Amino acid sequence: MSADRIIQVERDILGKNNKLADNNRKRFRADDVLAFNLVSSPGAGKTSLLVRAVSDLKDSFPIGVIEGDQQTSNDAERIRATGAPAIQVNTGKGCHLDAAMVGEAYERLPWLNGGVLFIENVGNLVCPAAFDLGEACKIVVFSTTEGEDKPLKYPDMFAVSALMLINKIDLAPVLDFDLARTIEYARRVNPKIEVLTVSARTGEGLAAFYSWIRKQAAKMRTASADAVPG
Ligand SMILES: Nc1nc2c(ncn2[C@@H]2O[C@H](COP(=O)(O)OP(=O)(O)O)[C@@H](O)[C@H]2O)c(=O)[nH]1
Ligand SMILES: [Mg+2]
Ligand SMILES: [Zn+2]
Repeated sequence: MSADRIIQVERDILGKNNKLADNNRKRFRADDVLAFNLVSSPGAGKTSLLVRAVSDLKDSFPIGVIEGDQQTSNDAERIRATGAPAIQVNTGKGCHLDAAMVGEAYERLPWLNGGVLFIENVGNLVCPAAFDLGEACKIVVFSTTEGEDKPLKYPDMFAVSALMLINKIDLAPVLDFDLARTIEYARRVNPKIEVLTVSARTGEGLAAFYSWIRKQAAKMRTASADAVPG
């Protein structure tokens, strides 16, 4: 295939995805559901953070989880063990979730009216950046074991995320992890990115993450109240 043809095919795929993502976004809004798309490299701790968050928040509002992995339903089982509903999507050869997959999985969840949908994307710091799933925003989970320079090496993901959760902060002392440098690199790519340090192991920083979620919910509700005519 010529380079022009490849670019055209990519445009068609992303154009179709964007339409389906808009449909998802309308459905989430109609159900008053706040959706987050969690992205990271494999093993950064997305599922561990979600297990904690779902356990801590599920008595406050409805929560559902869509889990993306190439194979296995391990992560959906980890979420279900908390008592919250989770749908596993296996992408097979695919390396990211797309809006069609999320739309279908959302249909299979119970009604989350007034609640939160967490979408755990396939562990991959590259192409999930390009695929809108209809989420309110992307949250990039970056862990202290990955090396401070990853925001510079994989800038797209940090550029499109609203929040960077720096996980495994409990390991920072053993790793000589340079927090200030990591934040500086992330803000070089995305000056507006918000940053929270957390540990899914010890629970450090999770209260601040939950406040952030509540703040997003309040923002979404103010925005939709403004959008209602009259
Ligand atoms: N020390 C430490 N280990 C963690 C933390 N969060 C996750 N892990 C470990 O990191 C590994 C990958 O976690 P997982 O949640 O499966 O990552 P995912 O691939 O992003 O979903 C597991 O062995 C977790 O126990 C953390 O905050 N601190
Ligand atoms: Mg996982
Ligand atoms: Zn991909």
